[in-house]
Amino acid sequence: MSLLKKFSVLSEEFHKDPYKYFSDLRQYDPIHYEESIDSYFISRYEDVRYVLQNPDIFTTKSLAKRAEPVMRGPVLAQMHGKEHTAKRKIVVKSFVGDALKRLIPLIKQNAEGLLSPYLSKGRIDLVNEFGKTFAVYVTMDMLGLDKKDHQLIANWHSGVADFITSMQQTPEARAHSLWCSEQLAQYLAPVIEERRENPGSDLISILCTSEYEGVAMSNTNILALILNILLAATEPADKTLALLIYHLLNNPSQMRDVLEDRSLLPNAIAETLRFTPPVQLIPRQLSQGATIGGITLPEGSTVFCMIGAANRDPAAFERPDVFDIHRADLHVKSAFTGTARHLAFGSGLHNCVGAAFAGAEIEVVANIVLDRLQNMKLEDDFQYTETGLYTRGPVSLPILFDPVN
Ligand code: 2IO
Repeated sequence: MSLLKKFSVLSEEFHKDPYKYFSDLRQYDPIHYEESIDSYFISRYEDVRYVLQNPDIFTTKSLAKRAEPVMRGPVLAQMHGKEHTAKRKIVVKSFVGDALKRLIPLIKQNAEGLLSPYLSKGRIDLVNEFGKTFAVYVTMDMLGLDKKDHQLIANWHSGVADFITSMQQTPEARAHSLWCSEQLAQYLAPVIEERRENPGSDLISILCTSEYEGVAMSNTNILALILNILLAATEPADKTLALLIYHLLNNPSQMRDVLEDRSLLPNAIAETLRFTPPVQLIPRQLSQGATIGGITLPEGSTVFCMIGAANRDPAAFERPDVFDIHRADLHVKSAFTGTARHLAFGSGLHNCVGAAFAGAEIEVVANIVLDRLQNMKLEDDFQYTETGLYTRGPVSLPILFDPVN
């Protein structure tokens, strides 16, 4: 099958199963131009890596349009130079070492608490009855927000995420996203004031009490970083968990291996991130004319790195379309760091600040799911579907297991 001239990554068929098209894209159209949005889609591993590793040429400037209207200020990914280094350092401190250790019991409590009402039922939708709420709970704990408001935060978060992860938004959807962002700003303004006065150990307090160039950050800058963290910590989490469990259910011998030896769980998570990265696209904007994979693009061009396609490139991974937690080229030791071989956390200067946290969070919650839900299987007549071009994950994952009282 060769690609038709009219092929579009914005088409229904591509959205239904993008993985079906990645091989042709890499082979015949590695710098795919999408006319309706005047953007290039980069699918080869080597090209994607090159783009991500050269932030001076391939800048994050496009985020001023894609993110700033709903983040209400600059996110970490948009910053550069010493501001980026300093503020990234402030944020990363909450995601590693002792701060991360303190979060582990909270992650456990959230997972156990949300699972317990379902244990006697023998059935749970791991996305809609568990994962989505779990992801919001953990982020709210990290930020030190009151979880009684989780439904409000979840709804506003989803409006904001829709803005950032849409390829084309209707005017109505755009207005709704901006309204959600406004609600979050109003909700968080008094919290920021209060944490400046009475700081605790939560991430909002850390942002409120940290200084950049000798002065405290402005309310706008703090708010943007809170919204940045809310989005980045919440949006990919339920997707990664559901994808991990789905792949293990589809590969019973690998499920057995993990159940028998839980030290293999990081391998399974890393392989899930390679095989089906929850963040599929990373946008960049050219500060000058540049050549990618032999094709020269003009200054100002917008490119999208296709993480899913790059992670399935046979030039980078053996038998890339096979899910294999034992693969020799998995490199699990670096899989949750900036030097990971898979590109699910990006690569280079702007690689995910939450990578170590994400790995730990998913390991903790997956261990609890595997402990509590015995003899898991997918519901009989279940039709598996994924949704999303930018962030992508299962629409639902109804699981049957042995009920307990
Ligand atoms: C807020 C897209 C879920 C980030 C983002 C525009 C910046 C940055 C990412 C990830 C995942 C989100 N980009 N996290 O791709 O913070």
